[in-house]
Amino acid sequence: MAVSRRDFLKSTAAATAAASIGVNLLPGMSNQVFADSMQWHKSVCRYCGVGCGVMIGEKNGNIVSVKGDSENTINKGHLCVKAFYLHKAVHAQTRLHHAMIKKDGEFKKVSVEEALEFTAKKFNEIRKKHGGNALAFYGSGQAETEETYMANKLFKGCIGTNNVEGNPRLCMASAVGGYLTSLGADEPAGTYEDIEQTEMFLLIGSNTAEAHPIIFERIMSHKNKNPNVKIVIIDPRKTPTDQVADLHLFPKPGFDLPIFNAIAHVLIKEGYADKDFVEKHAFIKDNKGNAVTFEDYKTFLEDYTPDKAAKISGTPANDIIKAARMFGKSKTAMSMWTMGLNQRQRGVWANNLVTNLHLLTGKIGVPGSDSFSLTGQPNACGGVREGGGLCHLLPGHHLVAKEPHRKLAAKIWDVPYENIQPKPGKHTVAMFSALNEGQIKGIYIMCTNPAQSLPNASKYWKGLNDQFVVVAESFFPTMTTKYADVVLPAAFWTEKEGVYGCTERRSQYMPKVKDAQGDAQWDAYLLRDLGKKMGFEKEFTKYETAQDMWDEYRLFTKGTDMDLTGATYDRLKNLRGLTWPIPDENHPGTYKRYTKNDPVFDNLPAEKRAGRRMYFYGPAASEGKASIWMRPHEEPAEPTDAEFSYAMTTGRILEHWHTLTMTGTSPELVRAAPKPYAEINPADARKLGVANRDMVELESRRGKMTFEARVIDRPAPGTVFVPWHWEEKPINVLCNDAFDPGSKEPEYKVAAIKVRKA
Ligand SMILES: Nc1nc2c(c(=O)[nH]1)N[C@H]1C(S)=C(S)[C@@H](COP(=O)(O)OP(=O)(O)OC[C@H]3O[C@@H](n4cnc5c(=O)[nH]c(N)nc54)[C@H](O)[C@@H]3O)O[C@H]1N2
Ligand SMILES: Nc1nc2c(c(=O)[nH]1)N[C@H]1C(S)=C(S)[C@@H](COP(=O)(O)OP(=O)(O)OC[C@H]3O[C@@H](n4cnc5c(=O)[nH]c(N)nc54)[C@H](O)[C@@H]3O)O[C@H]1N2
Ligand code: SF4
Ligand SMILES: [Mo]
Repeated sequence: MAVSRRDFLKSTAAATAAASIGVNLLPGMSNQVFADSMQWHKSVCRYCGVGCGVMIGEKNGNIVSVKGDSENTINKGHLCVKAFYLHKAVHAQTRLHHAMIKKDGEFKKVSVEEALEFTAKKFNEIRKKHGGNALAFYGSGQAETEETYMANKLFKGCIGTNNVEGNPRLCMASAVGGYLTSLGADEPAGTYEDIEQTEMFLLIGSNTAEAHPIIFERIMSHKNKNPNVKIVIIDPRKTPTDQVADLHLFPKPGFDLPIFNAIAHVLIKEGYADKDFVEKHAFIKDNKGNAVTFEDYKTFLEDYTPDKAAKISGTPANDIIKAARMFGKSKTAMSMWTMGLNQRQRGVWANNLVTNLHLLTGKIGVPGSDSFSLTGQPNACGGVREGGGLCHLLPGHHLVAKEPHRKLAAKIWDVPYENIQPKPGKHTVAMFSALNEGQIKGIYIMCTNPAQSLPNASKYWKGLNDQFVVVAESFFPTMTTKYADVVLPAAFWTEKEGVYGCTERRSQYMPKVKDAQGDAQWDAYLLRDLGKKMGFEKEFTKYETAQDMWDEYRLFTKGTDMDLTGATYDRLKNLRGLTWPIPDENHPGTYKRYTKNDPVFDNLPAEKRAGRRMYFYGPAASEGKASIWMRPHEEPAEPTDAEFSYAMTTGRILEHWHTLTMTGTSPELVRAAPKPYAEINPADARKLGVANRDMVELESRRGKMTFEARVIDRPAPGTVFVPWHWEEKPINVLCNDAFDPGSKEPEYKVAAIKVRKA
């Protein structure tokens, strides 16, 4: 068989190996060499929201290697350590190869067909007896857009329930709420391109070095080349991100809101506000949303002097002033934040207060300036925020509450209009509470492990235990599969094609490069076939390929602020992604929204744009204006007190991903971070009489657990940090499930605890 030149070029590994021993391979020279050679396939990293491009090294249907894609603009060939070991997860012993149904407390192996039929029967029984709202879907920011799309159609369009949620509620909901209320539409105005053009970074509640390593690398290399670039961190904990910091503000967990107001106070007082920009581009709003004057805002901020903010937050006033001056003096500034800001009872307010600083100084809509939320999961933006995988949304930034949006969905999905409920379904915490209380009687869980990841976790095990639970998983066992009545084996990354959309509004295509293992099937097909078996044959027969789903999904986005019309599979297969809006197939994608060269902005009537450099055209903005919000200080739901005197915060470490089902399969990563621990400041350790590696007992109002103490100058005194990755110490049992009244995102970042030597 002749080998085409393309195949020849693709077999880089063989070519390189041959070159190194001086053999000059020519097309057709040796079939054997090609049969054994590795093929590289362009794809996207499975892990975080940075969205790095990877090359998957595949040999005879096995994934043998992963390397960075040097042509990808995000990471230019670089990868972080988790990604390098992704191939081990693909071939892990713990991969789930077959379906199972629990009978008399024991899992019995069955065919996928039988498992789906059983599920369809049970779901239909529940639906008939208790109505569609007794069913629910709980998905993931790690699922592909096509997968979430199928779930949305099945549950919202066919079954007729808006009980469709996903783990981005635990993660990005406050950022969504922040963008909607501040800028009028979800997702950032800028892209990663701003990193290399900025004079200042404000990193808030983001351990960028460990959680978004490639972004951190870009920040670091920009700073190395431009030592005058300033980096300010606001975080109750020192992290490896501090390597590059000029200044670090340490608020008590949950007490940083006044710092942002105090920064605004200083910016105005010292003449850094851009009043002209504010006048043309923003409303100033009181906490209820009424428009007020700039003078009112100034008066409000009088109450937030650096001294007062210092008293509340525990951060020295001088540091707050220094941070404000750096922000004011820099011609451009980029704020980046993650869970330290979002996972809070006032996560939306916190987001508003950060974006305020940009609106107040006009540091937005120009290269190097943006209020830029970092996304956690690889497709939280693409699949769930854009794809509409939450209980109030429909695909393409549409809302269940809006009649024209429901009509559009009914038309595209070819389902009766009345099927789509106008009332939002239950948000995540409410969904799992309803499972506890028996209002929800059947749930389909896909690509997430809520038994471990929910806050106050043990409270929600009851509902998982009592109700009919279906879990689609690629690995087994997990904490959630324990509670499953049916387990469906899901094809994993590399075994399915689809699209991931990352932080910077970029949609990227991932190819299928090998067959799924055992009986495993693509999640989107499992959902489609479940739909057919539930009686929605007509509604689901048309989806034969991933492209069928993607093409239909794009119809939802046509003419919206997140237009994906130009993002065809054909283009995505060849390009390293496209950033929306992309209104047609010749459009190159949009770097900055709301300003010149954004196609939506450029198409506005001239009178709207007149005299303005930005127009906030999002559906939640009026008159094209953004909003500066007067948000007061509010304490976290559970401040420390005399009895529970330490603030516990939880988060991540470099080597591991969430519940360890994937990174736990790589001996290299496990060796680097083998077991659970709690970080305690040396001053606290002395007080408690605890030495490094002693066992300590942590007790919150919800439970207690012992951990090995890591005595280290990372958390500020009074704060204890616990990484939440390990199933054997499910720290989430201790976390608070209080949530933001606006975004419904839980306050993982603050719980009051007692600490004692065990
Ligand atoms: N290695 C690795 N990377 C990941 C992930 C992973 O599991 N492992 N997960 C991905 C996902 S889904 C997400 S959401 C992101 C999360 O990324 P990050 O949010 O950066 O990570 P976390 O460790 O959860 O929390 C970040 C910081 O918030 C700080 N913090 C706590 N309370 C407060 C507060 O009150 N105010 C302020 N200002 N800061 C506070 C903590 O001290 C911590 O350093 O990471 C993504 N990347
Ligand atoms: N204490 C504490 N808890 C937290 C947080 C915190 O900061 N502190 N952060 C919260 C945040 S930000 C997030 S995003 C959540 C994440 O919480 P989870 O989503 O529950 O955590 P993961 O371990 O990522 O779960 C993904 C699951 O999907 C499975 N899987 C992988 N690939 C596939 C696939 O292709 N198909 C299917 N069907 N399954 C697959 C994996 O094996 C794994 O079990 O946790 C939240 N929980
Ligand atoms: S930074 Fe995120 S996307 Fe990039 S290689 Fe690491 S885990 Fe993957
Ligand atoms: Mo997340």
